[in-house]
Amino acid sequence: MTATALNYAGNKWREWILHNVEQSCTQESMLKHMIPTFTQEQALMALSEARELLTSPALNRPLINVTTNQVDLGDITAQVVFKLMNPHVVVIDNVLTAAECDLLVQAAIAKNIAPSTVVHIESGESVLGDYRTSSGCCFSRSETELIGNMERRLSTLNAWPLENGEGIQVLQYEVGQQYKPHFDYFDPKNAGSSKHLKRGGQRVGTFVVYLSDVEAGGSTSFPEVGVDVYPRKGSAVYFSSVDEAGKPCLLTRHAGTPVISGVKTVATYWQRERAYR
Ligand SMILES: O=C(O)CCC(=O)C(=O)O
Repeated sequence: MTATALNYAGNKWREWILHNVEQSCTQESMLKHMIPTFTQEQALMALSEARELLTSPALNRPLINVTTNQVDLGDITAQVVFKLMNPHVVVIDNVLTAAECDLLVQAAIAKNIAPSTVVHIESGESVLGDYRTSSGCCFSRSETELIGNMERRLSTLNAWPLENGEGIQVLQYEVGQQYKPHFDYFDPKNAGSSKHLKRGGQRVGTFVVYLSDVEAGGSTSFPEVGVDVYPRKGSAVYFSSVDEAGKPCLLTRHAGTPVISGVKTVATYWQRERAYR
């Protein structure tokens, strides 16, 4: 859908309308604020578009449609080097330059890297878990120009809306550290998933961007399908956590295997079914 009325008065209004519709504000109270910037007809149309946008189920999953091996991302040309169809896993080189990787690592260190957490399956809270031993930090969406640019490149690669993206996380693994096999989707059977699913729906896409080379170990491993992707500075592995029907895909169980030598630094970018606010 094009959401023309919703876009009519620019980003601030768009955010305002989506936020208020999401908070279940009454139509009457919203119309009072929107007119005279909008005509009554435009305002009603924008509200209806916002409702549709916020409730629409995933029409499909984000796929990297490989039609050419090199992908022009405007300011950089990325290169597709591997694709698996089921689960949908794609490896792409040159998503970031080496200098951009270094800048992102410096920004993460300046922000304060702390032990990584996992989502508790019952409470949904972020807790420390012995199956994820890396450290990391989270950025908000477009927090810096570089992060905004990276989000733009990644969302261009799989043609998924920027507003469906979570903030980027930078993770660092020292020797022996790892993220044991897990899923990125929120399992609807777990009580703790509901509060996460309310905000933007299911996690449907994951990019892991490698910000460093690693001497030994530290692959992103997909044990169900026997695939290991090894870190290469500036490259990324992408996978969609859902199948064609939009249902969680069991084949996407994956891990960050233990680093044997060196330090592995990655940036993860998760994408939701719908706008993530
Ligand atoms: O570190 C990796 O290679 C994988 C990271 C990962 O699985 C995640 O952050 O969900």
